[in-house]
Amino acid sequence: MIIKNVHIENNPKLQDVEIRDGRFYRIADEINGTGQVIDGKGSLLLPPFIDSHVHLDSTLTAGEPEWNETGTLFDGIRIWSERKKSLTKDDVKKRAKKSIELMASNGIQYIRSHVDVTDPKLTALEALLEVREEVKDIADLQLVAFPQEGILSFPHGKDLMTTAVKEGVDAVGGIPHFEFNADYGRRSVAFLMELAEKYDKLVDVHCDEIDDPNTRNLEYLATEAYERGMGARVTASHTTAMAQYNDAYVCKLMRLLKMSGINFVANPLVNMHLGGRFDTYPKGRGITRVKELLANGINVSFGEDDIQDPWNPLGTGNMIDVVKMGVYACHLMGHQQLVDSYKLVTTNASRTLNVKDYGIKEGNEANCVIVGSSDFYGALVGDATVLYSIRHGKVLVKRNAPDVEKNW
Ligand code: 17E
Ligand code: FE2
Repeated sequence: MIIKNVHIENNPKLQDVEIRDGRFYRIADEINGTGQVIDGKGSLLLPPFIDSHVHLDSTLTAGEPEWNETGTLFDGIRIWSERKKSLTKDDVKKRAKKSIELMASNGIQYIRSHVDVTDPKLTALEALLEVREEVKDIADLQLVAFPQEGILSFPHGKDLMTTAVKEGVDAVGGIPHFEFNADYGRRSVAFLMELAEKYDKLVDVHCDEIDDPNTRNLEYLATEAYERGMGARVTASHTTAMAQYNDAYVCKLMRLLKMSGINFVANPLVNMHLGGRFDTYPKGRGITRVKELLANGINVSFGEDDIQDPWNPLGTGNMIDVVKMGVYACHLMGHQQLVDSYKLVTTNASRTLNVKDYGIKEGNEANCVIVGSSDFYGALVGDATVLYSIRHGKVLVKRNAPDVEKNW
């Protein structure tokens, strides 16, 4: 296959890309040959989109058994805990696959999903382990054992986490800010890090997703990651309390965060609305310090978190929507910041997920998307869509640019 006339990752120069045997074979100013030719017509060629944080067990359950009218994280957890009682394997598989198909149609080829393991039957886990295999042709799915109702604060929480790890999740999760007390929070972090190290798993913790400036689990997670030398394999998700910490504390914390080498995932769509719900005015905005983390050379990616569930009644499975909210909310509106913002849902996310062989380079797996604009700034301004998603050298998605008839 030859892809002609594309701007690779905002490169002003038009180039051609040749794919052979499912890998990028050659990138050059002009390549001609036989076989399938896709004319990019001056569009943008990017590595595939990555959703580095989503919950596919709760996806598409918005309104079941009730809508989240307060918009708090805690009402979301309460409503999900009710819905969880009626889960069946078939129900989870159907909804998860529907969302994955939606995501794939928008150029997402890599997904990290949390799966709630605070369920004595582990129904969602069994379902998503099967889904991970069944969707391989359209997306790489990583699963995180996520203890929604706590590890030490839920009956047999430690055993459920250990079972999930033995059954084959990719990463170990946690929720220290939701444990009954600060001591349990710290001990849950120590437990999950120990478990991950023992079984050689990645780590992705829902860490300090609360508007409480006194929450301090992030420093424990970073210390554990640093001392165990696991930083590159560890992710702190949400960390919205960082928006409430005082600057003197953040200055001291930032040194440790850099030393630890951990990754961060912010979820702008969801945390912009879950955050600040207990404030009158001034109202906290519920999003972590993305700009400062990036300025300190720390890896940050964006996730969508939810597609139509108790935490987000909206959510469309499209990472461009996530970037749009994120650049506004995080004050990343400088021109070059906008041009580069695709990295938050591509390259940076690939680092978070520890994806190998990712990116448009000769020799790598031929996974990429063609977006209908010459650069990513244009894609944001013009509401550009994914025209092609190419995976393992084959066309997975093809979409024609919208054809609007204008009668003036
Ligand atoms: N669970 C949680 O603790 N936090 C979230 N943002 C979601 C689920 C979506
Ligand atoms: Fe989450």
